Amino acid sequence: MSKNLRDFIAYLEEAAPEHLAHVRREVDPRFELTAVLARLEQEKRFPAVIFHQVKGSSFPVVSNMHADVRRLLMAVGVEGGIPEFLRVYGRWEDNPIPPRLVPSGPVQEVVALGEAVDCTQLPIVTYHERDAGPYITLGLIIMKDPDSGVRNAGIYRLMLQGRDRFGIQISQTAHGHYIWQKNDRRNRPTEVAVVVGHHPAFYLGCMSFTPLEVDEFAVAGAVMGEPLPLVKCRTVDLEVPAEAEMVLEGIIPPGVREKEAPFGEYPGTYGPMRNNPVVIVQALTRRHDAYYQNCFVGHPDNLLLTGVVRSSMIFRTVKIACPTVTAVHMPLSGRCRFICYVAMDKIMEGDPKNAAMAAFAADPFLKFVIVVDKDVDILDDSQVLHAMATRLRADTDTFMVTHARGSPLDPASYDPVGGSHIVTKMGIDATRKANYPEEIRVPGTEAIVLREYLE
Ligand SMILES: Cc1cc2nc3c(=O)[nH]c(=O)nc-3n(C[C@H](O)[C@H](O)[C@H](O)COP(=O)(O)O)c2cc1C
Ligand SMILES: [Mn+2]
Repeated sequence: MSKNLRDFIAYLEEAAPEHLAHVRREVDPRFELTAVLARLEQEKRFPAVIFHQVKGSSFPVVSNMHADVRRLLMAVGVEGGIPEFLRVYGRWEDNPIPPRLVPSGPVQEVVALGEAVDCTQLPIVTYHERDAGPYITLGLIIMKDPDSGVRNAGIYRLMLQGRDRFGIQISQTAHGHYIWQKNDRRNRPTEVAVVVGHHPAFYLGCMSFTPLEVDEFAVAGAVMGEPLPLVKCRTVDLEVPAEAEMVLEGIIPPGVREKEAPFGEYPGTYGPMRNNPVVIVQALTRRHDAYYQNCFVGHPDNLLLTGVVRSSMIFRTVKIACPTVTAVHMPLSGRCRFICYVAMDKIMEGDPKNAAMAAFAADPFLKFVIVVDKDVDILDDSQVLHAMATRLRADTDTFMVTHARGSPLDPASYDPVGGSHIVTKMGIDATRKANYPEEIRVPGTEAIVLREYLE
């Protein structure tokens, strides 16, 4: 059988029970569920959590699945840590495995059509104090390009507005936006399928920074190590993973815009209200004992899922510009979006700045690229700060690009309330320069066996 969410949960239960927590007492989907997750985060604990009883719904909620890098590595079978993950992920992106169509699958064990669809029965969570309503946050939305027929997949938040209706926010930078716009301008509906609940390897593959022509499901297949089995949807001309927990089928009608958000977003601030399109749901298919899965947006569950994947593409681009780059890392302290650390084996002055420029070209959301020598452990923020403190001349070793395109959710953009994309970027060369004084070290440290000295 192919990989799915419930098998991964069973695997954690068996092999890594510290990665799984169960909440059996009833929780309110409005703030109480996320308060439990936020409290765990305050205590620096990041298990996946299954909430078995959520008020007003009969479905259990799986949350926080992607909040710990070690769990993500477990899910894709990588043992060496983040640098090894990036190397392997790059190979998966280069060798996609196309999905395969199967006649039936558990995701359609139960089918509700038309009037029988009631999304208010789902345990859709309200996350943060000023959110405009309950949101589906781990719905992977499938569409097809009306001209090429190529499939696209991306996660876009969905605000519950009624039994069969959601507001949707598709960033202008997402492929999904181009596809929806093509249809909207021709006054045609866009068919969508929303996939909820799957193995972490599936989401990690689908989040790949592919060109528009590449099917994310083929990258997911490579990450999962097997062709992704798909079934045909019941009411739209799309295919969805046979092993998912549930799927909403529907359309984005042309020309319709409604108020959507505020919503607590990944930078840790609210995204502003906008006039956005809506999704009308016409079918809900699911496993008979389906889990509902969500993502704790604005927290590591959300940040890591896209962060580790974005680094893969940055690493690739930066290595083309500067072959001596040894590693890149998007630290959680930079929301896995705004800051990138680059380590390099510098042979030539100037190269660190070129590496920083390449990173900016690769990922528009980046604001600070900090380049260090290869002996600096870029998984450790304090080592990078140490390099900046001791090796950086701010006047000559930095450069700025003002009024460049960044994230529309950047709280430090020139117009955060208006959702401006316009930000300033800074490249920082914190490598050692000529005549750098010799660094202190104690001879013989490595040879010391402490138990021969300590009582
Ligand atoms: C939990 C989570 C929530 C996200 N929410 C949104 C969203 O509401 N709108 C959006 O445009 N992108 C969102 N993203 C980012 C996109 O899913 C991501 O950029 C994706 O690669 C876009 O795919 P596309 O370019 O093929 O459309 C989210 C990502 C994650 C992991
Ligand atoms: Mn895409």
